[in-house]
Amino acid sequence: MIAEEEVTAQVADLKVEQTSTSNPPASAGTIGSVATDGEADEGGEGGEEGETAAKKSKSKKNKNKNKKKKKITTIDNSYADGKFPEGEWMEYPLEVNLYRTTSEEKRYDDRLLNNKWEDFRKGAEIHRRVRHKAKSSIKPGMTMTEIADLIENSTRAYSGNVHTKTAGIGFPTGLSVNHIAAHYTPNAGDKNVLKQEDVMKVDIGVHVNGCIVDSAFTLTFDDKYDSLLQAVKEATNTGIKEAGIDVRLGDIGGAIQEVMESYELELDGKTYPIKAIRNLNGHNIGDYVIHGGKTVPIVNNGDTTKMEEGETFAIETFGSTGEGYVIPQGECSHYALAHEYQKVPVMGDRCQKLLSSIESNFGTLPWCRRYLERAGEDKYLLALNQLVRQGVVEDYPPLVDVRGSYTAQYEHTILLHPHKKEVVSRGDDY
Ligand code: HZT
Ligand code: MN
Ligand code: MN
Repeated sequence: MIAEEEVTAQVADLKVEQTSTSNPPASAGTIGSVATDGEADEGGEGGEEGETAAKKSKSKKNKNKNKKKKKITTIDNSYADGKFPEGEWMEYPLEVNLYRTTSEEKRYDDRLLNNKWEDFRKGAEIHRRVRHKAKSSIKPGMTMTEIADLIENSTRAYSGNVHTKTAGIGFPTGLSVNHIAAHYTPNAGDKNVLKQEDVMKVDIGVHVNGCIVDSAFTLTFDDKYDSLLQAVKEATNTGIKEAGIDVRLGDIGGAIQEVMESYELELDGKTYPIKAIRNLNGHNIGDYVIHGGKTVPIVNNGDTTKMEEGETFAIETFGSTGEGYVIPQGECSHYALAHEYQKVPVMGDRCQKLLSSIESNFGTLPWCRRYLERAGEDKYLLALNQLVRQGVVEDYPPLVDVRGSYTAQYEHTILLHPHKKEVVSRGDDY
């Protein structure tokens, strides 16, 4: 199904600098500090069974040429007992919730949700390893396509190269640069190159059985942006601290905005106030659903909706030197089936064929054009645009602030256990 040249390219992508000492993955203190294993499968297409003789001989050839590579092995090989590291535990902020911390009943309730928590923890450990590799290998001069392939092949490999709906990529890799705040990933043929002065939001999604870990950081190669990044990192951590059962969403937004807007950025002798991007939000996460219907504002919008026991949230904040307001603009890459897509009648043969391919490959998980092509679709664009117009597929175009502005993002996934909250995606990096 996949051309030999492509396989070679993917194998080459996974090559890393030869190192004599092992390079442990990123981990948060006690979280996930396990050395990488020895050799196992590589990333890219297919699992062990699907590995072709051609690919095996290519791998050997590479070895013989002494281009040593650290092979990425499924994360299961590091945790034989299936117990993945827990995230950062935090107590709930409200006085009325003090009883939860010690309640035997609440601890019992938590066990009923344990399968879900385990899947999130596995996804989070994959996320920490993927982003560690991303942070150490992304360099100016790389194309956006090379960067996306590097991250996504790493996610696939750590997830064991299983079916897309079982585990792996939770949504398209966001690689939004400068005034583009979110939802940019390269489409096929994108020739854009990352530059030294760029401010890139790296938004990575990893899912295990539909439990999606949604976490993002901002990558720069010049320390002149440091106060922007610090503002957004602190704003996100404030949102995480304020979050909890029975907390009003608008109150979280108010706390985030206050911290974010206490910062400014001086660039080339001009001082910019840092604004929270008021029409971007965090959100709850459902099974195979990246946004479950609740939004977590990053300004106080007066929303009195409360967070509830057992819910999972992506806490994300965006800061900007521009307007602090984004509009949809540019070629779309991100898509997902609409929430009630089954209620919409689908017109046309080509549309129905594309829809069933989307359903079998991604279900309700978001995807991008590159993933459709990888699944063997071609000349699909007309049908795709029709599905969007019919309301079956939702498009998520790039979200941009004013030209010349710089935007940054930090994001974590948190789990609202009955007794405590867990910042499951926390690492020693952010
Ligand atoms: C939509 C499509 C995707 C969810 C937030 C987000 C990246 O802006 C309610 C609040 C991936 C994610 C999403 F392909 N979006 N987090 N990480 N994007 S959102 C949203 O559409 S809906 C925020
Ligand atoms: Mn995200
Ligand atoms: Mn998100």
